[in-house]
Amino acid sequence: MAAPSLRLEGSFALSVLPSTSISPLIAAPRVVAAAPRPIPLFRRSLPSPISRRSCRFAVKASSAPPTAEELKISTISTKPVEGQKTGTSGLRKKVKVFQEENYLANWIQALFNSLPPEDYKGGVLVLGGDGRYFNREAAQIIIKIAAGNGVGKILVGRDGLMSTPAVSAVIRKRGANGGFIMSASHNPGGPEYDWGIKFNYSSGQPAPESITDKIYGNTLSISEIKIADIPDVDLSSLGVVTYGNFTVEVIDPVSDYLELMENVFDFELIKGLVSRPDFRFTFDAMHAVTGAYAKPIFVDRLGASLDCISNGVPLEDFGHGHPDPNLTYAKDLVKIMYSEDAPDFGAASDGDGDRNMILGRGFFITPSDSVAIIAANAEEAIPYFKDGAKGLARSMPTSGALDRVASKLNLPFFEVPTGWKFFGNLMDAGKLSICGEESFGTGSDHIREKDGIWAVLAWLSIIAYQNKDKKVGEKLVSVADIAKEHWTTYGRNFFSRYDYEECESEGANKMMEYLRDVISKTKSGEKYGRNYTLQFADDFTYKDPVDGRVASKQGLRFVFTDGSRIIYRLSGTGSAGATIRIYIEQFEPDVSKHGTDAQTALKPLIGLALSISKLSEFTGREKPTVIT
Ligand code: VG1
Ligand code: CO
Repeated sequence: MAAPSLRLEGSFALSVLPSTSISPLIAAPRVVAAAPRPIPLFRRSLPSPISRRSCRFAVKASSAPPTAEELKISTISTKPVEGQKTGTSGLRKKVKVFQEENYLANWIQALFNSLPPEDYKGGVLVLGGDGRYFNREAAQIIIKIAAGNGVGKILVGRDGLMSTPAVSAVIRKRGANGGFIMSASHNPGGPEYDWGIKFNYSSGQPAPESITDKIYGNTLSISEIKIADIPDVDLSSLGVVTYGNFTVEVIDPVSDYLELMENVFDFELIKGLVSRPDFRFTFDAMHAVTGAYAKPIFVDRLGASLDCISNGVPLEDFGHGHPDPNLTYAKDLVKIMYSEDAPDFGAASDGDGDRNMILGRGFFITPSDSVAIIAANAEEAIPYFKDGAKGLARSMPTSGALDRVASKLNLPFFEVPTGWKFFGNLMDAGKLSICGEESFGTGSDHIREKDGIWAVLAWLSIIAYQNKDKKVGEKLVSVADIAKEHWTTYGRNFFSRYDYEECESEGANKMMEYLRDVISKTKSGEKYGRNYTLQFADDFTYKDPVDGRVASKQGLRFVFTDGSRIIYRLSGTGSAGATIRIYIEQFEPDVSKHGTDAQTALKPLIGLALSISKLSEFTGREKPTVIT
């Protein structure tokens, strides 16, 4: 264990107050400069003019742990704040909102007020984040309120970093009671942009709506916050710090996750591919959390060269980028992959590392196809699935490509609402192995979150497996070959999503109401445009087959007799205005038409989607912000 240390940095200094209980920990304090006045060790925040940024101190290596009495807990009074309702994935708002007095503290306390005490008292919680602006401050607030509510231990990633899938992996591996993820995922970061918080439960899955609804209820009646009187914890290096019955352990955010990946995949197989002189790959971490994972996994463990990784340093504002791996926001990667000298394989991941985008040379794999292709090849190429998958599932708007794989492999199949939280129950019940969402989310029951790096490793495994007997110089089976082969076997589900971001909420809500009204008047057999006959239209309702819970109003669907679909939803992850998503899908069994560009193939259906909804009348928008 590291030598006991107490460190302050900045243009001031330190005078240690005598304290019998802590003195064994600070046998040899190193005084950096002279202090204007003494700083009591057990202060919650540091006195002005010393800013919190310029000052860090750590108490480590507790050889003689202090006694329980030393954890002083204060009760602060507070008032409810409106609007703390969790969306599709956690609570997301502008940073400035989270910085308002007690905004975050209220939500964290409301969460503890909502959990049964046995789920956290004396228990272990994991804490990680995507490195975005405000995470440093937030981590300290969460740690102190957790301590104030009787949590026994917090396992926190070094520098507060841990990807969403890694948090899920750590919760599961270490038998933690749950965990916090400080991230607004694919939303941009920085003082003017977004911050977010998610809570995951003991099997690593995002908290179910039954819990998040309770939290919201408690935010409306909260009156006090319990907070421990401890100093900010130094998160910059690994180690353990203990206050009474409360411990914070700073852990390596990568090692548990990497170990899991090594159990899921055949790393030697992937290494064989990555080290081929005739195979090149590139990974864009978008200056987000997978920057911390890419080097240890792809370079150090799999032997890729360091220049395979771009934007590999996590930054608080993602380098002014929008860490959403799609054709619009990951444009640097798209440009590389469509250039003349493009690598064979390209991938990117989002803010918190749970999304992925997969590209071949000049070829984009839609996420709906990606999960279908992974499912179709998993048994052969990925050791974790060597006995076959238990079942497959997708979110409702995701294309039906996966359905066809499930039916060919004779596997149980599930269609759930948008948001990863709905997959967890099926996995826990042993009904589901591989699942995905059209929104660049792919994953399996190795954890309870979607997993960006897992998807990249899954694709590398498939490519490696398909080329394992190819000698150097022979033409390799490419990403495009794998996709085309898949379409030949299963048919192609053309798919596109149109996003209209930051519309006026009023217009967007009116459009959805109008569509609900249209749906209530539809009849099966009605003609739409020249080619489409309505099978049914509805507002998707899901009944969880495990616990029987019902989730209603999960997306408006128009389903046609040839399997084509138009779906409308409002996003539940935005932080300003309303984002309208339109999902368009059409099945094409004819191989000779598989090469058509998706936008061309879907043109009539897209036109229909815009006219049915009167989108431009309601929102004034002529063009989508993002087309996938
Ligand atoms: C979006 C996606 C959804 C995904 C969610 C969280 O939600 O559509 O499929 O699960 O983001 O992803 P919405 O409600 O905006 O459509 V992440 O990577 O932002 O945690
Ligand atoms: Co994400």
